[in-house]
Amino acid sequence: MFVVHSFIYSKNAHSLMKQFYLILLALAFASSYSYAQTVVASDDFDSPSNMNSRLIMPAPGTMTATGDCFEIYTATTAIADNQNQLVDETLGSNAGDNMGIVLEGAPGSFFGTSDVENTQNPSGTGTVTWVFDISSAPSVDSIAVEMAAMGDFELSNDSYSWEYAIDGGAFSPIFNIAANEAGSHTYTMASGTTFTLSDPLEIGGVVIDNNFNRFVASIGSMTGSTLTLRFTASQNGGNEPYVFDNIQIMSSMPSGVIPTLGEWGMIILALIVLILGTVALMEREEAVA
Ligand SMILES: [Ca+2]
Ligand SMILES: [Ca+2]
Ligand SMILES: [Ca+2]
Ligand SMILES: [Ca+2]
Repeated sequence: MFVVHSFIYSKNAHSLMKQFYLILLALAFASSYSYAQTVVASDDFDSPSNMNSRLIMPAPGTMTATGDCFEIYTATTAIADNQNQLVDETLGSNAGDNMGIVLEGAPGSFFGTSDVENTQNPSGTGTVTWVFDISSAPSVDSIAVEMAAMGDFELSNDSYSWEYAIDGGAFSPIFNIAANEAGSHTYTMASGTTFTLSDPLEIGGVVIDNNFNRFVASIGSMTGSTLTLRFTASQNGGNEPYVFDNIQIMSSMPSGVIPTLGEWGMIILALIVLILGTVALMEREEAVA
């Protein structure tokens, strides 16, 4: 009502514009609370939330050769396990390092994989299966994963798939990861040295670089108690690392359709800002007149 009132009393286009901006500001402020993205469940390999289980197959430690890996590491434990292809050592122990993703010495855990086809893993595949509790949200609608990779990949022998299922139902694919065999990519190491390699991994034309990129897959509006996420790698090169971290199951609905007291507070605050701004403008107009 006060909005209409203030428009009636506006005398010129300039102040109309200012009031329009104030209204936009207030609406943006209020709407950011109505449609904020909420993290319903997550796994950062350090402190997961609402994660019921995480099963890694084959079991961590199964593969022991240099370049063969499928498990959770930190930069330090990866080097200790001779998985130097996962770590960018150009600012540390190896200035001439020509392959790496996570910065040497960086804290925090991530999931690293390369060359899962080896005699210690006869199936030639690795899978990680998570079950997340999504019951706290009215619905979930996207899955985000930070990914990084480096190497000259092949369509024929390097496959990475991500799938999800609700309440134990059928799996649906997300993130169409494939080597672009018609392309190449210049990877930049932490020292600034660059390496151009053929056939990078891509998702929808976006290269999975050796710096982490956050990819988000929309899954519509899914309602349920659990979301099962499954990652499968079938991949044959020790110089083709693929790394991921910070998995987030997201909802654009706030928990509870009715705003909480805190959210009402923010909406009311936004309206007060609008009223004060309008009054200030009207007073200034009167002073000028
Ligand atoms: Ca992490
Ligand atoms: Ca390295
Ligand atoms: Ca290739
Ligand atoms: Ca390969």
